[in-house]
Formats: sequence, C-alpha cells, structure tokens
Amino acid sequence: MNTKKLNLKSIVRNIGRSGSILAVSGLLLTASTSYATWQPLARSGQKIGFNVVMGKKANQLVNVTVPGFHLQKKMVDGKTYTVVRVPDFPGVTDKGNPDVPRLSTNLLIPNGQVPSMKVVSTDYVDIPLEHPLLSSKGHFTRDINPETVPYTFSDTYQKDEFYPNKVLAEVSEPFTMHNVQGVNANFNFFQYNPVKQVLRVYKNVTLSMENSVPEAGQRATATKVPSFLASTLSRSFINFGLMQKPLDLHVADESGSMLVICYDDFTEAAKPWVDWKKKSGIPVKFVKMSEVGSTAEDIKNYVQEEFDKGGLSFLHLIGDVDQIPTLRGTVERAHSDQSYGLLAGDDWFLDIVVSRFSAQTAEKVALQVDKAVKYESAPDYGDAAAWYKKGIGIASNEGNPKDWDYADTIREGLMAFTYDEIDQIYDPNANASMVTEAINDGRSVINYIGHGSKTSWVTSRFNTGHIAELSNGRMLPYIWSVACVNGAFAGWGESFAEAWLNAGTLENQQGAVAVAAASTNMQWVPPLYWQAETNLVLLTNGTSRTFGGLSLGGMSKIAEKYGATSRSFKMFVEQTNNFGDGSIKVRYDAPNAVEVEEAKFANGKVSIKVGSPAGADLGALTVTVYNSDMSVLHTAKTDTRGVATFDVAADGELFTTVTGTNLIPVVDRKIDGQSIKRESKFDKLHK
Ligand SMILES: [Ca+2]
Ligand SMILES: [Ca+2]
Repeated sequence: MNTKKLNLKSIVRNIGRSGSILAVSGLLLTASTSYATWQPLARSGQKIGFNVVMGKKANQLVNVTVPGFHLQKKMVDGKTYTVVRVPDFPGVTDKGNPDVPRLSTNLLIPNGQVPSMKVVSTDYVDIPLEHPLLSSKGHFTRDINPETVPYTFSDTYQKDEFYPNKVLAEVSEPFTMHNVQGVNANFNFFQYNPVKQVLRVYKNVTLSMENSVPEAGQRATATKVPSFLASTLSRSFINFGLMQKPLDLHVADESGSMLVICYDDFTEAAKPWVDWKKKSGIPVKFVKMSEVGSTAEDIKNYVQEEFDKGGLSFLHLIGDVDQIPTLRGTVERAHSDQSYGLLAGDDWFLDIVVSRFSAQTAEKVALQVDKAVKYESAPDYGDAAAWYKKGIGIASNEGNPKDWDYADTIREGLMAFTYDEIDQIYDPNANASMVTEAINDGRSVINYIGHGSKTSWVTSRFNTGHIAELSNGRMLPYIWSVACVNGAFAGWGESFAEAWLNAGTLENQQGAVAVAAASTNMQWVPPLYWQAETNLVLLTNGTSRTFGGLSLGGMSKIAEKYGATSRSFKMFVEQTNNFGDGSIKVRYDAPNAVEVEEAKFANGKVSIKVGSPAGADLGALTVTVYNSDMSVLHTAKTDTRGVATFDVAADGELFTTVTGTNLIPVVDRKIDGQSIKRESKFDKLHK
C-alpha cells in the first residue's frame, strides 16, 4: 500500500503500522436483514475515544480511537448498498457523495493562537465492501418528507481514489465563546474508494496540535467564564479538564449581568420582572428602546458597547418585532434575535444568551412577566409538585432513524435522571387531544420533533387554537421545538411560539413559560444534536441550567458535529430564538424548601444563614441583599454550611432573597439590625 496515494499532505507522517486488510466480507454475506451489525476494530466499547494525552499551552497531544462501526444494507432502486454509521456522529452529508461518518470535536486553545494539527502516528485498516457505500441525500429542511428526496450519485463514484480527498485532520479557524477560544477539529478517518469498493478506517491516530506563536513566557491573565457557559465548556470541549489550569480558566460564581431593551410603553409592565431578576442575583441594566435608537443596527451597536465593557451575559428584548426589530441572519436573512448575541470573534458561537417577551400590549407583557417571575419565585410544592417530574415527547414517523426514535432516546435519558413520566405522543397515532390532556395534567418539558407550521405542530395537529383552550394554570412547561417556522415571529400575526407565551390572563394562566423555536425552516438532522445535548447532557450533567444557556450549549454541539463554519450551524443559530425569559432556571424536579435561619446586620456586615429542615443542599445558593428601592444590591453564594456574608453600607431597611436550582426561594425576607434566631426544629416539635 503506497501511503502517498492516501492524499496525506507532507506534514502527515505515517509512522504507524501499515494498513491491513480486515476480512469482514463473510459477515456481510450472512447479514441478510437490514439490521445494522457492529464491526469491531478494537476489543471493547462502541464510543469514539478522544483522549488528550498531554495538555500544555504550547501544544496538546490528542489520541483518537475508532473501536468499530455499524454496517447496514439498504436497497435503493433495486440495488443493494452499504450504509456505515458511528454512534453519536453524523455522516459527512454531502449530497451525491459517499456518506462516510464525520468525526469531529471541539478543543479549547490559548487566546490569540491559530493552531495547526500534525499527525504523529496512524493505524488503519482497508475493508472491502460487498456492496457500494450509499451516498448522502444532503441537508434539506423539515418542510420536506425525506422519503421524497431521491438518492443521487456524483462523479466521485467514478474516481479510483479515496473520498473525502482531504488531509487526515483539519482544524477550523479559532472561534470565541464569550471570552474563551476554541477550534473545531475534523478527522477524515473514514474514507471510501468507490471504484475499488474499499472502506479505509483509521482506527488509532495520534495528533499534535501546535500553536502558531511560540510561548513568550509571560503569564497569561486569568479568564473568568460566566456561569451560564460553564457546563457548555466542560461538556463540549474534550480538553477542558486538562487545559483549565494551563489556560488559567475560572468559572465565575456570578451569572453575569443582563441588558434589557424595552419598548417604551411597556416599562411599567416589565418592572416586576426586572425587580425579580435583580433579587435573584442578576444585575440588570434597563433601557427604553427610544434611548437605544430605532433600528436593528442601533440595537447591535448598543449591545456591543455593553458587551465590550465586560460582564454581560444576557440580552432580553421586550416587545414584538414591530416594536423592537430583529437583526436579520446572514444565511437566509432569518429574523434573528440571536444575531444580537454574536459579539466576540468572527463566528457563529453565541457570546451571550438572547431572549424576548414578544408581546404587543402592556397587558400581554404583564402576563409574560408574571409567568416568568412566579415560575422562579413561587413554585408548586408537596403533592402539587408532581408535574415537575413529567414531560412530553411528540414526534413524527418520518426520517431515518425515525423522529420518534430520537424522542425515545431523550425520554430514556430524562427518565434515568429526575423524570418519572414522559408521554410518547408519536405518529401515526398522535392527536391534539393527547397533547391537551397531558399539558392540562401538568408537564414541565415538551420535546417536539417533526414538521411544523407557523401556527401548529403537524404531528398531533396541535395548534394555536388548542393553546387558547388549555387549562394548565401555572403548570407551565418549557419547550424545545424541532420543527419549521414555529417561531416565525416577525409581523403582527401571532406565531405558534408567541401564542404559547401569550396564552391566558393574569388570573387564569395557561400555555408555556419558555419556547425555543425557529423563525425559518429547520433542517432534518442537525437540530436533533441541539435537542439531545440540551436535554441529555447539559440538563442532566450541567451546573447552570438557564433556559437560554441550555439552548446555547446545544447549539455548540451542531458546530462540533458539522463544523464551526457549516451552513447547518450558522443557519440554526440565526433561526432559533428564545421566547420568554432566557435566564430562568428550568425546573425538572420537585423543589426543595429552605429557610433563612438567621439574617443579621451589624457593624456594616450582613450575615445570612440558610437552613433546610428537609435536608436540601445548602451550598452555592444565590443570596441577595438589597434596600427597598434596590439602589443598594449585593449578591453572594452560600458556602457549604449555607452562610453568605456581605459588606453593606446602607441606612434603612434591608431585605434578602435566596434562590437556587429546583428551590422554593425565600423572597424579600427582612433583615434585622440584630440577630433573629428562628425556633429550632426541636422547639417547634415540643411546644
Ligand atoms: Ca462568538
Ligand atoms: Ca410577532
């Protein structure tokens, strides 16, 4: 085997063992069904192994192992083809070309560096295929049934060379997430020669990622990562653990600050929510639209200026699109609030969370405000809290694998976490009354996968009319919708996503607390990576579970899988907007009760002691201390004993609020000039 023919550039040194032919054809012959069979290349496991074996600022050594792949036969127009798949990774998805698996990952890099990837050693096998490798249908949107898209075969199938005809490992241009830089590395470890009908798999490769500029020896300045990004970084960059120290990365206690841009007439209606955000520990800068200007460009400039000052984590807009314009996307001119969040680096990785109360009247703003405030500040508890552990999956019977297959995977993950009931409302049997009944019974999360319209989910036919008829009160779910145009919010007509937030009155609430949905047509497969990451990785393993932070983290998974400059990633970021408060901490369990056992102010120091008779975790709760007009406002986290202390210079009455994940918060507890000891549990019981 001549390695020169492998299209490996000169930097690639193949010092590994030479390729060997693996006899798997016998296996293929016996596989008469369309079921996938696992073709092992290593002894154990099916996970692609990314192992950063050395992590320094100057260079990192990465070892990638491919333990095997799934092999499947598929009949197309009377001819048999081979399909090759790897768990957790998509195909290259290039229309008409062999759909080999695309392996890739995100890596943190030192700021200001443009790293290159060099191959240190490789080990590959050549596998003759009994049937030709099937092509990809390419990307298409969810307004199209995949079955109606034909397979095509490009010129590649006539060429006696390996596809993709690229270097073994490519790194993207560096991108910036808020204040941290990374690259996407793409590994062309699956290659196919259509004429020889041979699949080449690199099963073990070691690579060295080296910086463009030699280390000058100066100490790097510490980088503080806002808490909403912490989970995304630690879960989606394979080298986070190893590089956190060399890169001097620290996760901040604080969530960062929020900029609110509000249509002038809605200022009063917005006030209770702004006050609540401050009490829950988010510093808020509130401005009227007239102070910002009138155009999208005015908003973009204003947000950029705030971001450049440092510390901005959230942008929230209040008003419909005619009152506060969207910024149009670059891929398909999608109406895009998210584009306001692209502030650092020339990339599509969001740097802050962006969300909107898309309401047209002060009355509806007041309703959306009340939904968000009460969701966080006054949760159900005891028997009434059962709904937090219930969810809904709604999915179509289309796609390969089917949409309901993905919905089942999410369901299993959530059930293994805190959930004890997730409805399976799947085609062909799904209908609107199933959705209505479940929501009215109380559900905290809805995952939708299928076709969508501006006013409905096609699977179940649940539409804006049904939302208006709901009677779920304040059992308000949050919703991840993988569908076309559910969030087409520009213009005066009410979109599906807006209807969820606008449903009900202050007295009789209904609908949802937050919805992530697209303003244009979503693609079939890439959004599923967003949804899976959001539900199964960031929710179940994360530390900071804000609705917008979960969505943002899920988006970075699309970049990881399809490339940082892929159309799929850019398009998804631009089109997928957050309706409702993006900074709310989602609830996925019955809330824990805590109480303020001690709140004293003496000698310029406030000391708060939080306790929990029910045994809730007392560490890392957010405690704020403020005066009545909130001109004084301090935030701190409790230590493991539940204690937070503050230096406060203020006269007059002081108050405290305690918030946390799945917590029944303590709100507006008055702080006294002297210690007020609550009765102990013992005293209460023995009175
Ligand atoms: Ca960015
Ligand atoms: Ca609208």
